[in-house]
Amino acid sequence: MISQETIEQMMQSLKEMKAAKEQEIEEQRVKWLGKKGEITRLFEEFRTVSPELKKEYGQKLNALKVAAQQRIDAMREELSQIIEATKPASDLTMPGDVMELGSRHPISITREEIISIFRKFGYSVAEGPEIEDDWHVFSALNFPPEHPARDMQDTFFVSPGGDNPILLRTHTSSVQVRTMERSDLPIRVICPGRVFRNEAISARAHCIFHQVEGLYIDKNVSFADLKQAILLFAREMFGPDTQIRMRPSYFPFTEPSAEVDVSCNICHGKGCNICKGTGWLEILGCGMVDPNVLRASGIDPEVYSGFAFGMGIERIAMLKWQVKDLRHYFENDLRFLREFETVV
Ligand code: 2NL
Repeated sequence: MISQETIEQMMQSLKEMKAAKEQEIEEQRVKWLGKKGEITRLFEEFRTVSPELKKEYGQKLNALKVAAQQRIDAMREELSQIIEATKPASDLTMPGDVMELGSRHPISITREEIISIFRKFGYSVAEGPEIEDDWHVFSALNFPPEHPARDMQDTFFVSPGGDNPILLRTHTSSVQVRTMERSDLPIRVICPGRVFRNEAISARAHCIFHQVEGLYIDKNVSFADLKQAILLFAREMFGPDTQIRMRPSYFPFTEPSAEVDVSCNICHGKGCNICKGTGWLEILGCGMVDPNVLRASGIDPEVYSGFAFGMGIERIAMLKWQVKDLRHYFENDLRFLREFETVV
């Protein structure tokens, strides 16, 4: 029968309740709070309690029910703490976590291939800052003061104004200028790196892209040396049957200057949509280093001469794999990146 005493006794035994296993806790829960549990039974009896006692018993019963639930929750918590504290540090019989390996980005693959070809020719690799000054990007490379590349529309300025504004390099030639300023002659160096131009992003242009430039300075370096170096590079890169052709061009830093095409290795000169029916693909620009450029870096153009060249890595990689849209390189879409997965 429901009474002050029974409720107090039950409260007391709830406090003393113990369980060593999850199953015992569940048994206790059923014993007290289950459909036929003791507290549930008291709630049924409560209906017969006289109205003047209902308030007092109601409160007591509710407190009992809450106490039982709390005690069961507390036992569960204690038990899980004991399990946590006593389990071994780690189960050494478990299989290891699978390490998902990434794959090399096509730009990296292409850059490393270009570098390894020029290493074989005896070039060393140089790197330099992406944030540069006007001198190393423009003035030392014979850009006239009013050249459009110096415009805000073409170049990202970090701190414009003054004699030597700070900007993001628009080509890696700045690294070659630093090499000329610092190094003993002869120089044979290639400079791979990221460059920045203030351009609208499209399938064929991006404001961030990658270049490899090369520079060779010694006594008696001639245009014939340039042509042979480029031919050997083209045959290593695009296959031993590759032909090259040179078209006259203009760069502020070279004179004479040329653009170089390689024979299309897709259609072998027959004409296809990659070479737009011409049989030729443009791969780089080059020329003999302008005497003004040598002089600006403290090299005597009466004694030394040199050639230089530059290519866009994105473009070379597009030709290599027929990538149709430059934006793929920057979007990190796994469906694109996995096309370049190699078995190690
Ligand atoms: C292109 C053309 C070129 C150079 C880069 C160079 C560097 C020095 C002196 C003279 Cl320090 N020239 N670099 C020369 C000719 C062409 O790049 O189309 N690049 C993507």
